[in-house]
Amino acid sequence: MSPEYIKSLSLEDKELLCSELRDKIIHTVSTNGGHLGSNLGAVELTVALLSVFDYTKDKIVFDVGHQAYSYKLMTGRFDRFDTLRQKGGVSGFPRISESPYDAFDTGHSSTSISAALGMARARDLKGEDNYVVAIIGDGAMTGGLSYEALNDLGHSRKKMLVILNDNEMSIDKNVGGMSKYLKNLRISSGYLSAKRNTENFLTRNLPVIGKPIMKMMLSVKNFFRFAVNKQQTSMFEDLGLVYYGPRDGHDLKGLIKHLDAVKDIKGPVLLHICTKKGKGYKFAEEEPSSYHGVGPFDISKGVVSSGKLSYTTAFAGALTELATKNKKVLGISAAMAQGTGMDKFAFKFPERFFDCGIAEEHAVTMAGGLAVSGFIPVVAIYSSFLQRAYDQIIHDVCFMNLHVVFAIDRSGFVGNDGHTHNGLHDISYLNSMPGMTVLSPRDYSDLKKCMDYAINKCEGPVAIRYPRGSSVFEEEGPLYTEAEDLFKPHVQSDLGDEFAILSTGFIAEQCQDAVLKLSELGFKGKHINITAVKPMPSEEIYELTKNVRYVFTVEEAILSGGFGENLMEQLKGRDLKIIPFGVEDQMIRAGTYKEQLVDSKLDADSIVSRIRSVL
Ligand SMILES: Cc1ncc(C[n+]2csc(CCOP(=O)(O)OP(=O)(O)O)c2C)c(N)n1
Repeated sequence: MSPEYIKSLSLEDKELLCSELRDKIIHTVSTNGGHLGSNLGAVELTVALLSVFDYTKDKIVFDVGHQAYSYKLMTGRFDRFDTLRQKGGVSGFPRISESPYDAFDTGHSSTSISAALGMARARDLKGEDNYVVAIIGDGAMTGGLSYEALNDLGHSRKKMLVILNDNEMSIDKNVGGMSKYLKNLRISSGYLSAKRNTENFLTRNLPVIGKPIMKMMLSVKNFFRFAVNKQQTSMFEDLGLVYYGPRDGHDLKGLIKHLDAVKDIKGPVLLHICTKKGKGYKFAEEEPSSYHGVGPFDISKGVVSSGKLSYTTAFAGALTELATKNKKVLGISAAMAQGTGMDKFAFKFPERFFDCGIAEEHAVTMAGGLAVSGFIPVVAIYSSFLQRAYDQIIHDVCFMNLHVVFAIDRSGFVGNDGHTHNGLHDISYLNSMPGMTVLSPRDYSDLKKCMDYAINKCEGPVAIRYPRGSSVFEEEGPLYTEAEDLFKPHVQSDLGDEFAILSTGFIAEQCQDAVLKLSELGFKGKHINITAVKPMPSEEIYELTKNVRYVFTVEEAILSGGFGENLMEQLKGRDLKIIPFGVEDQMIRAGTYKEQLVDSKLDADSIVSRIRSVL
């Protein structure tokens, strides 16, 4: 749809467009899976934005990016939308490589205001005149980065619009003081309704002259604020932005009018709108947390949980069991209680659980504070989001050798969310941290054993990485036997001395398959699984492999600084040929988990052919 076409539509047609977009989103997500609730809540906002701004020139910057489906549908991707989140298809997030109209790549939270301010500064340096709009949710506003950006933006006085899309939800119910503050803004009528009445009066009674007067009043923030109400100011105004709102984010006509009114204000403006997550699909409106991100489902029945055991539920079960016995154990989540399984812990021990909001840095440093005070905090964060807290783990935990347990969910490939959500860097960055123990369990019982070690035996920082989804070993019976020591190599198959595959963690599944397939082809080797990535049992590994021709290390993580490279370093000078397999210096984009393994040549068949070609 061209910008001109969108602008030429009547209000009725635009309303019809909203329902067409909703239908398309619901049908596509019900087939492909995806982010439903946030997208349904942002339909009117997107139609209003594209009615007022020109997406071919202006920069529309989404936060997290999990609400950009309508935008994608209206900016040239309608025909391909049934490929959403599939390999080679339309990404579930804005991607500058996918469309010139996607302003910035997203996936992680709270980046939009910073990125948009960069664009506004660049625009002014280049002498251009496009608009820059950042759209941020109230959940993303719990992330520290958004405050750093607001602080800079208010001071910069750059012309830029921030739209705060407030649905009172993060993935779960939003938490923290900011969320309370926004609630107060929503209900404090004096200042806001006074503003609204003035505006209504001006635009209704003086349609021609009223609009510029309104703009002038909004741009002279202090004058307006004190003229209308001396007591109430919003924190955004104190930071240097013009605050405008809250407005109904599903009132298309009103939204277009408000956007039109604020777009020419000279400095930074924040437009606060209220929306409903899941708007237009009954099940999603009723249970917004469950419909934030979903797999394929039947539209008439809604999402039905598979009830299958997963690494996440295995972690939650182990944690709750261990915490029942050890009262020092506390649980911390960064706005992902349900996703990490921490909700089970929170349900059982509400006073021992803390949800910090989308604030991974704060969560880690706060865990340091709890640990230095004698508690054992378990911080459950997805691997890719924990990247945010790199410095906090080193500076606020490792340097003091504090006993903090990092439960790192979604390690390795995550499938259709794509490269921004893959957890491929954890081994590498944790390996370099002083005093950090790094464990990579291969199945549920191994994970449980790691949890017991981390909570009851370890005295310093310890990280346990485990993947999304379920273990195949569940059906086939765990590989782990009670007698095994976590810090010793675990021989899974010993069929000969031609080669040895050394796997770490859950990629053991592919390696076990590969060693059996190679044996059928006449290549007899071993498969040894290593849970302890750091400290690594390198001497024991050497003893087990010194007679084999080649050692292949396999990890579902980037090669650089990883398990294989570390082993090579530790066994440097020994007569052992080590060939590391892992993810090269590349981004593994969206696809199924299996496709991502194939793309990085880490599936069993690729491992077989790579080993065959070496042998
Ligand atoms: C750094 C980081 N931590 C956690 C997440 C997981 N996450 C994705 S969306 C989301 C909630 C966002 O809430 P909000 O900004 O209000 O948007 P809404 O979905 O309500 O529209 C969270 C916690 C993330 N994307 N990035």
